[in-house]
Amino acid sequence: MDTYELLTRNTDEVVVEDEVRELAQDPDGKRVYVGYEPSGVLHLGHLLTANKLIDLQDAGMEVVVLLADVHAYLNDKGTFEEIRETAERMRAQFLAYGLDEERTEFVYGSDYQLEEDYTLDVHELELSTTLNRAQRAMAEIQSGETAKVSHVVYPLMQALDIEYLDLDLAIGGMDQRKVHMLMREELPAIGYEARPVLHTPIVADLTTGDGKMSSSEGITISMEDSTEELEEKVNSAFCPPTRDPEGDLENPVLELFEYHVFPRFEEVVVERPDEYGGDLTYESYETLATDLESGELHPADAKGALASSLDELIAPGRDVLSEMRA
Ligand code: NAL
Repeated sequence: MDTYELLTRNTDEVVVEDEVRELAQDPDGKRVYVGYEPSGVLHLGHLLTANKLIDLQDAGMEVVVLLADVHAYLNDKGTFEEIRETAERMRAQFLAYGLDEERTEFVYGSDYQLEEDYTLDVHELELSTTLNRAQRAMAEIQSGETAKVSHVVYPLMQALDIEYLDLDLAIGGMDQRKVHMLMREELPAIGYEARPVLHTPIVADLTTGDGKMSSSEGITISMEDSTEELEEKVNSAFCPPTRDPEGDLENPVLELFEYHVFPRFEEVVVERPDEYGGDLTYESYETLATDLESGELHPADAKGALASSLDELIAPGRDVLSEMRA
């Protein structure tokens, strides 16, 4: 696979292509970041960006994971102490999931976001950014209905972090795109350089194929799920025999194969009794999706293989979590 393709596979948006192509010429030692508000347990949304980070490490890049404790605080996610504890647990889960410990740097926002230089730069961004712009950037991130002053400081800090962490590339889910667009415009306004960004897709809700999968609404899969819970959730998933259900719906079972399973496994074996044709082995998402559409692969069999692949992916993180609680 060529380097540009490895960097950009399974993304919904590349901002902008020329800059990422240039990065693909010489990715060795370049720094990419992703940031997360610490939250108790990793779910598939986090893991989707983590898969992208693993691709980038494979291309030779250094990964920086920002445990965005100050951001979580500004977004009303708990007391500062609670958030710090959660961040520590989150770090352990990322490593268990397969990020390369040697080439992953974990940074707390509070390590540098409370310094004088940083604070003065935040104030400069407050002066150059309209209130309206900052509020719009937060539409998909803000917790609660009422916008607080903290919610408009938040995206300015996220933009500034890209400068302070000395990054060559930023990664985030599609829900982060308006913050990144603000970064592209506002960093140059205060004399810093904008950076390229990759946006990963938001996987549809498992049972309906609609909207986004998140821990707050609908059913998601988390690192805490037991093998049995995972099987139950996957079995109840929406899985029409097509990759493009009508309207805005998605096929979440196929999405999970595409974004979570095939990037991490060389092949997927669907076990079937001999009287139903015997086992099927897939080496690519394409062939599996084609067989589901043609009827060669039954949704129930696809779900069985999906549940066991996901189980294998989250098992190390599940073990780390239970050790930390013991
Ligand atoms: C991600 C978040 C917060 C701050 C960041 C700073 C730099 C890079 C990434 C960052 C969290 C993200 C969320 N906004 O919604 O989880």
